[in-house]
Amino acid sequence: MRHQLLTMTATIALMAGAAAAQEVRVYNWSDYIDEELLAKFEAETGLKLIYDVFDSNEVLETKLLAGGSGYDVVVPSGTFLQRQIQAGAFQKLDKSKLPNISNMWDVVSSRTEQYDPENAYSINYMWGTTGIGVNVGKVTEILGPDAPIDSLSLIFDPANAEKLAACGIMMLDAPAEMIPAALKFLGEDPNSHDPDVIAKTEPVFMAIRPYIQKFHSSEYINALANGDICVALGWSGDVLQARDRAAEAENGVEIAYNAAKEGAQMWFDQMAIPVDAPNVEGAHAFLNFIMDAQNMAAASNYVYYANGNAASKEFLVEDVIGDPAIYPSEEALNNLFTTTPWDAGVQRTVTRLWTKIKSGT
Ligand code: N2P
Repeated sequence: MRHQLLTMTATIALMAGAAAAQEVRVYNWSDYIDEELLAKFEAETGLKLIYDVFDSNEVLETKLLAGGSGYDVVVPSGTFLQRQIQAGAFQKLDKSKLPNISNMWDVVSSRTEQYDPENAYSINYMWGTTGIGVNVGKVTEILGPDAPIDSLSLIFDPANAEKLAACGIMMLDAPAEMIPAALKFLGEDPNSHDPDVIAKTEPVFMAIRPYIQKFHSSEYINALANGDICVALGWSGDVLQARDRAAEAENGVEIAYNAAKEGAQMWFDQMAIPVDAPNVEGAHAFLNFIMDAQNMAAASNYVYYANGNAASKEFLVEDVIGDPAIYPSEEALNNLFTTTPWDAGVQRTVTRLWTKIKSGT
């Protein structure tokens, strides 16, 4: 009897193991893939894909550092990845299971090494900039034809923000990107880790706080497309998706994206495998699938973000590879900055500051 019970337990455990092995759980940013690729992955591999989305590095980080997230693949931005690697959140990639890694683009890989030396833990999924999305018609109607639609002053100058408040301003709920933008507006180092310098952004945000409708990192896509807001400090591809949604709706809304002329943040979103991933084999299968040149091109063609895959370039549509807002020129690249992760102490200061800014008190 005892023996039988043990056997049964072992059988159930085996079955559970087998069931888990059939599933791959991926946690990616919202509005960040062509969903046809998800079905294609399942058809090609026979694995069941569970695909969840988030819109905040901080939310992802909380799950990862708590452990037991249950995910096999996650997609933090480079700065967050770097400190998560240091915290032991990821496992090294088994590159023998990633033949498509030869498709990757050295120009991007050499930059992501800043966060992940030798790219031992991650592959680049996409990269982009943080900048200004505008409803051109409404903004020029309010501020005139010379409206500074490519300048941080459009939002951070309270005189402009006050006038634009009626048509609606949204800002990312992403302190690691909004604070560097405010520092840039002040002419400070956007990558400052000095709490006294970072504190200088508080009055900048407080002066425009009454004019910000919402801090949110994904609602602004539809809000821009529908004409519910006229300005967003957001992510390049998201604003371009809003532009397309408006065009498809034929609602007369014209959306444009500009990286701020003062300088804009460039970031890299990296796919990595949590140290406690239930299906490591499946995670590698997903990464390899994503690094296929045509799959990666299909994703970029759909979401308007550049990727780190050199072989995908020949499959990119002209609207993507030929758009300097997505693949910036050499000169434009020189005007982009990157940041490095804040240590735990600075991060606490920032979190407190950001809570205060959002609450407006
Ligand atoms: C996709 C946003 C991804 C860019 N909606 C943020 N790193």
